[in-house]
Amino acid sequence: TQQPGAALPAAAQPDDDLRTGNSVEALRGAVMAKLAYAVGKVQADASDRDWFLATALAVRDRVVQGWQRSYHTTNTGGTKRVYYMSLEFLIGRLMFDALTNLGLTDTMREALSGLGVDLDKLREVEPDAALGNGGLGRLAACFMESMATLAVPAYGYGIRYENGLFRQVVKDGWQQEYPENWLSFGNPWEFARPEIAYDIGFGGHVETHQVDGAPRYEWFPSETVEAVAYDTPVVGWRGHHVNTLRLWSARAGDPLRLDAFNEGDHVGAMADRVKAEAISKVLYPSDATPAGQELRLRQEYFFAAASLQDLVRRHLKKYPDLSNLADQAAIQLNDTHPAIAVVELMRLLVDLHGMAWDDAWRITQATFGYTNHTLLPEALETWPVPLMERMLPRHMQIIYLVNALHLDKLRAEGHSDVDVMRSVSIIAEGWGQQRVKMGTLAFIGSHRINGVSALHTDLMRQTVFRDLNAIYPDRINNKTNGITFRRWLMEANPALTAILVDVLGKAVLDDPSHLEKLAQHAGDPALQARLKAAKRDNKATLGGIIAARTGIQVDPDAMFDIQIKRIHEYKRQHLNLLETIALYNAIRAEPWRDWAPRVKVFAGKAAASYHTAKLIIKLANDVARVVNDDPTVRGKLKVVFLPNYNVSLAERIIPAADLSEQISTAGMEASGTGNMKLALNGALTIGTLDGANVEIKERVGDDNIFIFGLTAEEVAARHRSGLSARETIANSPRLAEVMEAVSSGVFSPDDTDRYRDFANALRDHDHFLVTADFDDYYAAQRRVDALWRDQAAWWRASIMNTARVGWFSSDRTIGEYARDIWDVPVRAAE
Ligand code: Z15
Repeated sequence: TQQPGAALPAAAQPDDDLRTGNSVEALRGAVMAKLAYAVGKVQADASDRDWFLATALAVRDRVVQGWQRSYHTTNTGGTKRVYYMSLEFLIGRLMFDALTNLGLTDTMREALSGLGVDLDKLREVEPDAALGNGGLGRLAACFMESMATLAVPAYGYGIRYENGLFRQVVKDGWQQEYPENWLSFGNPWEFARPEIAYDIGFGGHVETHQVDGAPRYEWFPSETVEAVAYDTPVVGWRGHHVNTLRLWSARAGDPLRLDAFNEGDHVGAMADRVKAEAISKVLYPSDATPAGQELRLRQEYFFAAASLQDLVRRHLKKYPDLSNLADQAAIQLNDTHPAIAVVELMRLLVDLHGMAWDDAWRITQATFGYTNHTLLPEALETWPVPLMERMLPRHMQIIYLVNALHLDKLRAEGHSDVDVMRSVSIIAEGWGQQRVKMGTLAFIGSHRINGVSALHTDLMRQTVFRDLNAIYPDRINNKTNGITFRRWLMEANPALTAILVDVLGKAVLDDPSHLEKLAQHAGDPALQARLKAAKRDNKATLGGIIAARTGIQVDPDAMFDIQIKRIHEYKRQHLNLLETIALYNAIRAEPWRDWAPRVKVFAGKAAASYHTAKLIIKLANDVARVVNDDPTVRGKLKVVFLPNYNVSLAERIIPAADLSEQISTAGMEASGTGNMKLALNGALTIGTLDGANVEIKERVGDDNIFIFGLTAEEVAARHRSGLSARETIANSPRLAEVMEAVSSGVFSPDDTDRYRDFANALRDHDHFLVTADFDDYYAAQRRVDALWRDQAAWWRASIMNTARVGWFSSDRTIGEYARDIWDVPVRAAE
């Protein structure tokens, strides 16, 4: 091996410059220099992690060039900026994002191989940044990449959690949560900005004084915490534009009370610091459920207030006042989590900048847009008024005034119905406690409110926001979600990407509408064979991961049937498990039949406090043990629960999927985005008419998707009718047999009562209509089997899926936000 420095060029030439050169030699020299001077290691002692850091830092230099260029263009033009505020950014690993978008993957691979280092091994040691729970957080990450690709001058604002989503360990079939400190070995992608820090207040009181005969309000917080910026560059496709993800970290104003320390109270001396810094310690692990804790509200206000101070300061560097803020800034609220920003902006405009209330309100509304991600009533955020009054006293006053003016205006316009007034009020009364409805606040404070699929947006208009929609009919609009094809096709599935480029030309990488031409070749046996071989390789790779993590051996020629998502009753992993048991029973009854061999893969995390979801994980593991150990089914059915699902694991599972399970109770999954990733990678969907499944079906065609179950309308009718799950079960001998087996302990011989209450809950309530949809689901699965037996027909359908889902690119989604909500231009495609 070489000595550090020995092989460094004495004077770098322009094309092999250590910071900007993109030749094999330049990249190799750059990595060697980073290893020596930034990591401080000699090659002989360098671990994979050292090499990863050196490589990432070399790549980062190349990202920074575009970053500075983009910064300059944005600052010199009078461009409007977009601020995407989200409590979650589920970004995963970043090295291949940067390499792919800079077009440096192959060069870097060669550069490293000359040093005896394997780029694909380094890929695996990068920590997976899980600053999010599931779909909402991953959507924010896809949007960041697409905004950079489309050269929308955008900032993502969020929290730099020290601990991201917990690491899931499955012990004896039960989920256990362990902290995930993704930063423990340093983060090569971020730039600490200790000089960019803002004071964030909490608690205290409000004082009033008269200024020119009008009242002025001043908030005196009792506690302040500093928000410190950390910036991560986000590079777009082909490196044309680079944006910033700015995450806030909490820092105590006074790190240590020296008086207490000197008196010997060493722990007490740090108590304030611990409380302050708790704000950015950990991500709340709740997905599509509100966290409902005081610390969570502190997180929400902390990052909303820091982000607003930051963007206001940026505005005032260029303009004398804030009167033109809405022309220069669009702020998108990713769900209600940052909705307190509406109130904070009013406070800044009115209390600190002396703007008249009505002008401030007009600007606020024109600046904000709000994206809703769920209609589940139990998932809509509300905060107790007493908590708000204590933590944010001035904000509570502003909320009351916003609400009073809003209701007065409606009364003046002739609205009087008490039910309507109650539903459109920001304050909910009841159970002896007033609460602030964050969805209503976000709606009132925004000029556009959007849902995330066509069905979800329609249901928004009909249900939670029915009355507000009747009053403001043009505010709600649909923006069907999308995914970035760079990560979910090019990086995750290079084999499929190579075939697509070969058949369709390189332009498909820039414009996914070229995928449509693939449909002409859907029946081509040669193309089918190539795709099948690529998929088989991906399945063999996943098989290796399955064996390593679970010890279960799977056959890459079997159908890989995949359900990957957070564990939630509305997503109905238990419906899939009941069908698995029914299939198991059928195979045992007639083991000689030509069963289509299947591997059922489940992966996903349950919220730590969600008891039923954790029991569903245990059931999956219990069913897996019984089925996999049964010699009569060997080979025909395998069940796998893959632990610690995250973005990186998804990148391995999705390219290996044959069948995509999208089986939520209709009306409950706002969109889904895994459904899009799986279809793009050639998996066929079995699903309900829910979320974006509806739009996937419209595009791929009825013959190329397996739809079953009640529609959203039928679900609502069924709930009204007062369903009887017991009757449904009694009418289905197959389901009755499965229920009895689960309930009586066939899968839990060590604890025969384990699933008794769970089964009885399905019999007595079945809120998610698992029993109602069971028979139709079972029948749809047998249609899946039949198509699988005709491999030419299966691959035809698979090709049609890849061909017809180009529309679900997040570039398309961001283009729509830019046009309809933000009013900013986007860069034209190549
Ligand atoms: C979350 O991941 C989603 C909704 C939420 O309300 C929360 Cl708190 C978290 C998901 C939806 O469940 C999913 O259907 C959607 O595709 C995703 O947001 C992105 O819009």
